[in-house]
Amino acid sequence: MSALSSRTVSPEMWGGPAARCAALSERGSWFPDAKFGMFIHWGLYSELGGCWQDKAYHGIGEWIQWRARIPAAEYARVAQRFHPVDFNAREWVRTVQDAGMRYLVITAKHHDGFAMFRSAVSPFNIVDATPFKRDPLAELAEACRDVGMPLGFYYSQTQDWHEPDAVGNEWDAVEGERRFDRYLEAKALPQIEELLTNYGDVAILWFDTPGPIAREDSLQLQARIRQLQPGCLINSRIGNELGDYETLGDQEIPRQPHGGLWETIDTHNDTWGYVAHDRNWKAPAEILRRLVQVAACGGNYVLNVGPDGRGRIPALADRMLQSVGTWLEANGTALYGTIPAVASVPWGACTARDKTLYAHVFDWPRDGRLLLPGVPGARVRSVRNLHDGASLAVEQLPEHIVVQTPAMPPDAFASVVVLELDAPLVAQNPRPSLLSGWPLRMDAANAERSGCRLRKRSWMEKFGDWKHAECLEEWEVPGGEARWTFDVPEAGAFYLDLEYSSPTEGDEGSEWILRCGSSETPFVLLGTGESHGDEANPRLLLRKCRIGLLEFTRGSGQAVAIQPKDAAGRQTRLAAVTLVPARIES
Ligand code: JFZ
Repeated sequence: MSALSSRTVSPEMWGGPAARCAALSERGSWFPDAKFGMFIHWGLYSELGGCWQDKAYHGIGEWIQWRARIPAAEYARVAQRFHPVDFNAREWVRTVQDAGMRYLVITAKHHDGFAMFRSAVSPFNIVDATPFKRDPLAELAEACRDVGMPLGFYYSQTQDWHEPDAVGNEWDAVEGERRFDRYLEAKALPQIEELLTNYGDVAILWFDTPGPIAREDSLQLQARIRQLQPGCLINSRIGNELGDYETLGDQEIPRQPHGGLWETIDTHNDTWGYVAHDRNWKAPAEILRRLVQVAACGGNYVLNVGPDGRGRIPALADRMLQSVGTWLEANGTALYGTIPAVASVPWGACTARDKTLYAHVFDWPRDGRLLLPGVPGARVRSVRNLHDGASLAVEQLPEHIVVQTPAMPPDAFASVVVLELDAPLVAQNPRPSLLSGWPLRMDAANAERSGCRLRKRSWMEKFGDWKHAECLEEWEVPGGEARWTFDVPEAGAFYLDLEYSSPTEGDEGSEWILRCGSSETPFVLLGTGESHGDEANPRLLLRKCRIGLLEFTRGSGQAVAIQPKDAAGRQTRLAAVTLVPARIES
């Protein structure tokens, strides 16, 4: 129970290393095809909008009680003025549909302990404690049912800052010992029972921050859900690896296909709950790029919306979601119900269904040539733009495909190029292709490595704004090596850039060796200084460093490798190498 006792938040409390969950059969058969969902964080904190006693808090707004150390009794008084008269369940569900989203998950109870539904278990709920007196979850459940929209409930099972027996509130004085079992029996389990009894079919019970929850407690939650609604999916944050599907770390977008059933959850700005002063919105093109990247890796993308204290979805967010929906209306066939196709491509991402390959092109080629890695075992029959159906000329070479593209992209956000094959895509080439004219980024996780360790680092930028990077660390000297292998369909010159962080002090830095083909080149990595922030989860300051120019001839299975040459390199954290095209001949 000590996970939240200091002012730092441990990664365990926030979900820890993600559990790998096995794919399901009947339960949640809708889930893998849905691809896009809406998350709604809405509660008493929405009324505060990121401000407490005239101080603006930056970062995630739903944690304001914790950050401002607001006593539970004082926070509870916010309910007296929480009166979301503009809430309209049907409008919200319409917004979800218009955005092209296929399911909805809403906070039934967040860490503040306030139930956004009618509850006989605790009077700290929207019906009994506010002038509003309505049950928004009942209204939403009805609106969802009418249009066949799967609805999930978020329930904070471990943290409840209103309850002295639950985890999280370390600022209110508590008499006697904390007994988590008492909270579980008296509040969490019975409220979950209410959610599974009073609102029709619940598609997902979405748990969070399992923290110190014991295996038998997670098991008990799971058993109760199975008994009441066997068709309800449970996410991995129930804890103890008992979820039906995996929720990745917040805002984590994989770069490579990832097995099992999973979702990436993302904020639209830098908060889940409404913050009036947060203007850092993701524009539609960025939302679409993240959505398509997640789908192209085999997951669902769940984008959050934080309505305000009156129950209004911020107008700008609403407009941008409509743009996203307009794109999906025209291009959704390239997304819903698709599976991952070829590994990462520099201009966007690829999805596939049966014998069709969809290339989602976010960065339209300027030279009229769209390059795709090869599709082993299949012939390209025809290529067309999804936008206008215009057919495009194509050349299938042994290692790659060249599509001739018009000068202007047909779509302002992302243009989908459709390739019809004569056979379903089966064997995927596991190796990336170095496509001429495009940078190729290769991560630490994709390196063949020896004498070093792959470690995942997570840290917060603004409060609650988590970033993640996998790095190669703890280099052995001599013996440490990281190697990346790729295909080179067309000869070309490329810069090699390294992204790293290194606490070495002094001007000397550390010396390394770069191997490429038969060449061996020494180079230096300057120290970047220590990383900053909280000691347990230091904020990584990654630096990009250009090592030099390399020339590649055509051919598959080529490699670059690096090795530390002296002991000063041991502490280096290497995140990625990128090959950046350079033009030599005029
Ligand atoms: C949790 C909550 O604390 C937060 O308020 C919000 O509801 C979010 C969706 O979930 O925060 C987390 C949980 C897990 C990670 C990061 C933030 N994680 O695993 O990286």
